[in-house]
Amino acid sequence: MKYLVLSMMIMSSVYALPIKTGEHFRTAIPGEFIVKTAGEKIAQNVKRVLGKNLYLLKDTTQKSLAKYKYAYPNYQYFGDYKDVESNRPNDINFEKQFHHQMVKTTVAWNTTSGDEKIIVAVTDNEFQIDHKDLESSWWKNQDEIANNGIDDDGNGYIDDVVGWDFFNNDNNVVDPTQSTHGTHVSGIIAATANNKSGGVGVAPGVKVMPLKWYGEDGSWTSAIISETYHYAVDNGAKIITTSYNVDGFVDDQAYLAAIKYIRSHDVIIFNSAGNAGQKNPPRQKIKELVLVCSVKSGNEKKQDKKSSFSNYGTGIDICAPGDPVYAPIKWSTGTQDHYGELSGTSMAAPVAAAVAALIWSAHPNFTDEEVIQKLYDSADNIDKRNFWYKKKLGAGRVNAAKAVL
Ligand SMILES: [Ca+2]
Ligand SMILES: [Ca+2]
Ligand SMILES: [Ca+2]
Repeated sequence: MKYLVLSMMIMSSVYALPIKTGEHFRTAIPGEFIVKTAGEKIAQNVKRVLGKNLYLLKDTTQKSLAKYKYAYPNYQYFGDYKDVESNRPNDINFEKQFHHQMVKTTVAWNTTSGDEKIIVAVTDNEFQIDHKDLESSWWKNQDEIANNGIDDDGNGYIDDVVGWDFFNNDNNVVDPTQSTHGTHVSGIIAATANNKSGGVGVAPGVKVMPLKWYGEDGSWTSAIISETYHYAVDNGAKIITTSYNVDGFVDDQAYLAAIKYIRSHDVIIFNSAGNAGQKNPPRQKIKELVLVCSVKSGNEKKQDKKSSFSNYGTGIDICAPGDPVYAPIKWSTGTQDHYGELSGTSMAAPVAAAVAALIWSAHPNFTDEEVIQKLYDSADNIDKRNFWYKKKLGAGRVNAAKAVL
């Protein structure tokens, strides 16, 4: 398992849901204005009388307002507290997913919880396709007919309806022999909301393209990596997230060419920063990658502190909660809804990738560069909690609520 991330720890502690107040987001209600008159009565377009000479108007245009003493837009405000109440999905273990409160997903979901047209490719070791919280989250190749032995869409892959196994060169991405990793990463991105099961993805509306590339023998090749990335781009992924150690690839020309292929097709690639607790590891030289550092998420007093295992340095781009994250895990027998906590930059990378997917869902006309810039600009500064790591944690910790505005 040389290249698999180093540490993934199953955690068991349960913490109370932290509800924070004080930060608000607003949106102007179309056509509604609060107007004050000099005493004249208004008959038309009154939605409600608010007081003496004070009216709430509906179906009104800005132009018609000049005659009043004043006229102001009617904003709808969303605060954290109200939002956690109103947007809390019914998934039974939502409170175990500390990262939702940290990155304010429930507020972001007022704008979007993800567009199914935004496809996020996950390159990993196994995918529990029939996991209850993921079975409707996968990207499906609509142009391919299942199990007819024919490459219907002519993309070079026979019966590739739900991803591909590039190690074994077949269409089965399920692998009972591997430790759970790809299922968890996929669930962090897009686990189903409001199905009364487990938790919820950061962007439950988007689709995950499951690409298995890590071999049962613990090896993989430049060819497999190159092929996997080309498949993702050529079959419609907008975002790719890789939670593997790529330090050994910095002089691998096939890998570097594949990364350049990704970026030249306006596709964004995220990669975990790595779990060696190391400053400026080799992968930070690869400028095309959005490298994601992990911050603590479980204990409220320690939230946003760099995870001790996380690499850091001047090449880090962004941080996300990854220590721990509760999400779906592979199941072997019996029930289809296994979940658990794992910790690692492997978990932080998909949180950041999913926030980028939310940005793209909210702003479908953005270029890849604009999505990346928005991700950085909307991040929260976490320097105060990381005195020794100033300027070594990228743009800060992702904030989904600000990112989608
Ligand atoms: Ca095909
Ligand atoms: Ca077929
Ligand atoms: Ca769920």
